[in-house]
Formats: sequence, C-alpha cells, structure tokens
Amino acid sequence: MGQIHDLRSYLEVIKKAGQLNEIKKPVNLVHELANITATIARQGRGAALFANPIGTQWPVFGGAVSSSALAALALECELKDLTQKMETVLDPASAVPTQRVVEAAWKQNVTTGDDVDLNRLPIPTHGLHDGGPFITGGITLTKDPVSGRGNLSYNRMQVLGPHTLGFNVNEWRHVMQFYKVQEAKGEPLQVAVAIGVDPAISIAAGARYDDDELLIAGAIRGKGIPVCKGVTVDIDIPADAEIVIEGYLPPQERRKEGPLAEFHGFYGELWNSPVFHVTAICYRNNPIFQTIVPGEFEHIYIGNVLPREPLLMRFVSHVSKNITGLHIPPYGNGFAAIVQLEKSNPGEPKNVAMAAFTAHVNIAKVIVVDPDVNIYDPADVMWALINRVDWSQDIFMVPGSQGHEMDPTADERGVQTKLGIDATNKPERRDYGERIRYPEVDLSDYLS
Ligand SMILES: Cc1cc2nc3c(=O)[nH]c(=O)nc-3n(C[C@H](O)[C@H](O)[C@H](O)COP(=O)(O)O)c2cc1C
Ligand SMILES: [Mn+2]
Repeated sequence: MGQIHDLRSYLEVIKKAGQLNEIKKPVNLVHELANITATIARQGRGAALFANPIGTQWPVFGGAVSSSALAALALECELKDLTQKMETVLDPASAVPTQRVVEAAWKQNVTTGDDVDLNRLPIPTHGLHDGGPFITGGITLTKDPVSGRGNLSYNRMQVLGPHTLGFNVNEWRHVMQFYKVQEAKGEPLQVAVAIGVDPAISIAAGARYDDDELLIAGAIRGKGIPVCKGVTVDIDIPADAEIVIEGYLPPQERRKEGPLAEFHGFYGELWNSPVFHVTAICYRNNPIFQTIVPGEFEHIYIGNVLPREPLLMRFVSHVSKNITGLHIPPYGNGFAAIVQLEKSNPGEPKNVAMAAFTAHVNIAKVIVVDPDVNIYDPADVMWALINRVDWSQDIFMVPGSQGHEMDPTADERGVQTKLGIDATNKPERRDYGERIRYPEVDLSDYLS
C-alpha cells in the first residue's frame, strides 16, 4: 500500500523525489506565481510550493501533475507502467466505493452566511490576458439529481464578488446535465468544491466516466476515499481536502465570465455561465491552496494525456501487437500522439497512425517511432523526424476529417487535415546500422 492519502502526504513524496520546489521569496499572485509554476514545469523540474504569496497567510501549491514523472509518483507506479495503471483504474471493474466518515479535516474552520468572503482565499490571476483571479485547480463535486450518484469535474470559477463565482461548464458535461434537470424543476443545483487534494482525486476528476469519478480515485489508492457530508450541502466531500467551498447554482441565472487561457493554448472568449452562490468556506488549519496553471502542461496532463493514453493504447494495440509505448505529449495540447513500435512490416507504422486518429476525435497528428526513441523526450522525437523521414514517402494526410472545433488548425466546426508520420528507420532505403547512444547516467552519483 502506498503512502499518499492527501495533498500533504503527496508533498512529502515529491519532496523526497526531488520534484518539489519550495519558494520562500514573496511572490505576486497576479501573473508571477503562474509564470514561476509554468517555468518549473516546462523545465521538467516538478511542482512549486509558494510559502509567501503576497497579501495572504496561505501557501499556494501548483503543478501537482505537470509531467509524466509526477504522474507516476502520484499514481505510485513506475513511469513505464503509467498507461497500464491508468487503463486499470479507469476500468469500471476496478472501482472502489467511497467510505463515509463523520470527521473531516476541513471542518477545523467553518465560515457560513455573511462571514463568507472569497477575497480571503489566495486565488491567482494566471495568464496575462485572463479576466481576473480564477479558481482552476478546484474539484467540483455534484450529485446526479436523478440517480443520486456523485460526480467530479473541473470548472473554472472567476471571482465575481465576495460570495459569488462565475461557473464555467460546457454543454455536454455531466454537471450541465444535472443543472438542466434542476432548472426544469425551477430548483438550484448544489455544488461543493474541494481545493488541495490527494492527486488521485485530481487525476480522476479529469476523466470522462459513467459513474462517480471518486471510484477511480479509490481504484488508484486501492482503498475507498474517505468522504464527509458538507456543512450546507448534501454532498459527499473528500474528508482530507485542504479547503472546501459550498454553495449552489440557482436556476435561470447567467453571468459573463472570462477570458481565460484555454487548453488549446490560446485565450478563450467571454462565456455566459451559471453563477455559483457560496454558502460556506471551510478549511484545515494552515490550509494549502492549490492551483493549476490554465493552458499549461498540468491542464493538458490531467484533461488530455492521462485519461486518453489508455484509450489510444487499446486502439493501436488492436491493429498491431508490436506497440512498445505511447505518449500524448503535453506540448501538443492533446492534439498529437507519439507511438513507439517494434515494426515487423514496412506499412505497419501507417496503420498504427490511422488507428490513433480514430481512437479520439482530438488526435490529429500522429508520429510513429522505433523503440530506440524516447517518446517522453521532445528532442529525441525531433531527431527521428529529421533523420528518419522522407517527407515525400513517409507521411500521409486525411483531409476533411473531424477534429476538435478548438484545434487551432481546424475550421470552426473542427474539420481538418489529419497527418500521420512514419518516423521509423527504413533500413531497406539506407542502412546506417546502430545509432550513436551514450547511456544516460544518474548524475546524482557524480555531482553531489
Ligand atoms: C484543469 C482543467 C480545467 C477544466 N476546466 C473546465 C471548465 O472550465 N469547464 C468545463 O466544462 N470543463 C472543464 N474541464 C474539463 C472537465 O471538467 C473534465 O475533464 C471532466 O472530465 C468533465 O467531467 P464529466 O465527464 O463528469 O462531465 C477542465 C479540465 C481540466 C483538466
Ligand atoms: Mn462525470
């Protein structure tokens, strides 16, 4: 059994692994904190814990799951087993139900009614053109009014007043489905938001799943996630969360919120969104606020990489038994996939690329490489593109195929040209033999 059960135990684990950057210097919540978190993630250095954001007593943590290395630590598995681990925990047969408890850490401090003030929370303004402070790393907990099952999701929330948040929710989401049922009855939808959680919950919340995503988090930990009823809402909330915000979305109310840095790498438009009226803010003693830098690596890892790699693996493994690895790289915003193949036939890489396109509508560019290419290293993938591709023979295009309507290369309905690249070695064309490779060493054995 692993050691992670809340955010604090995760911080211990990543600290030991050299993946926690503790920043003591006072840092501005407006832009500066996000800039530092994004820089650390881009350089592969891990996550960031800010001890002294300016104007607050509360530390802020960002970048919990912003790389494959961190995802492996969060899932308590080896990097090479990441896709397999996600495949297992996303299988409904692995679901582990929550455990109801009476005591929650976040009940140590409870504010309700007129004492509620969102301005007390250290909510960052992330992107340069964001419309203001947004909660981006909060886990939304709701309940299906028809079946009563729970649901996790991410909904960006812009601060619109001391107890009011804009609540972004796309049309096809489970939360929207629940909200519409309530709206039709003229009733509000109750909502709770957990901030500062076990990364198993953060990862589970990014998945599209037919049941309560907390069951995925239970599968990750091999143990039911402890949950406790809210103070003002009838919702089961993870008992070990750092901070909990409770409230409701009244029917027929909409307000403008945005813009915000979006997953596709550009700023979005203003949205006319439901409004979240806050009825309680609760928190552990010495709470840690958690954020996700929108439009950056962690956003893509949780929303596009971890839940979709197993799906792609299923599709490509169906057309070839020779797959040795697969990655949806975060720098491709979820629109690209890299497949590693021990090919046995010259045409096999192209079939594999076709399978990857059809596995998920967002996947529009597929690069197939040999087992000697590190799929997690962009420089190595680029090496294969430059040294193993004859661009008149090794690529193929599928014009007029359906992609995501927000893909910057697609038209407004998502119609686009998908591209497959066979970047494997073709010894029949020219055989240079073995590639130069200096085995990577563990530098800590030499540099400390
Ligand atoms: C960091 C992050 C932010 C997100 N923000 C939003 C958002 O503001 N609105 C939205 O509708 N979906 C957003 N999503 C997507 C979904 O909330 C999420 O992926 C989830 O699977 C949807 O839950 P559902 O399948 O229960 O509907 C976001 C995803 C991530 C990872
Ligand atoms: Mn759901």
